[in-house]
Amino acid sequence: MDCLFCSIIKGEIPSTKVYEDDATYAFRDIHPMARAHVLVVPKCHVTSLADEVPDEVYTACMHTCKKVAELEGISQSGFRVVSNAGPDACQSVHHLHFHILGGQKLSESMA
Ligand code: DGP
Repeated sequence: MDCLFCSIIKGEIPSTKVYEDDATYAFRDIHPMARAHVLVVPKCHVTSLADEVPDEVYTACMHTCKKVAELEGISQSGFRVVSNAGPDACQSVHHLHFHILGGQKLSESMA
């Protein structure tokens, strides 16, 4: 299966790592939409939140989102977690991912 984020996780495509553990990988978004913009992905392939997401995968991702916010120094200033699922959300990479956005005042609109 050809999946961009699976290739990034395997190191076949370079990325700027922010954090990694057994279940998740976090790296800088190639097109940052905020001063801090990190993607958190599970190492196993899951398409989106609309897919069957095992509880332990979901929990691991949420822990890593929190960890990334701490590492980026945006825990207290505030951050947003966004996961696009499906065409109406304009999901462009079909491997579950969470955008961690912060480091500046974000817009009040949806994302
Ligand atoms: P989404 O639209 O929610 O599917 O977001 C996919 C994000 O992935 C988008 O913000 C850009 C990012 N992205 C796409 N290709 C690459 C890549 O090769 N490297 C990195 N670091 N990010 C990528």
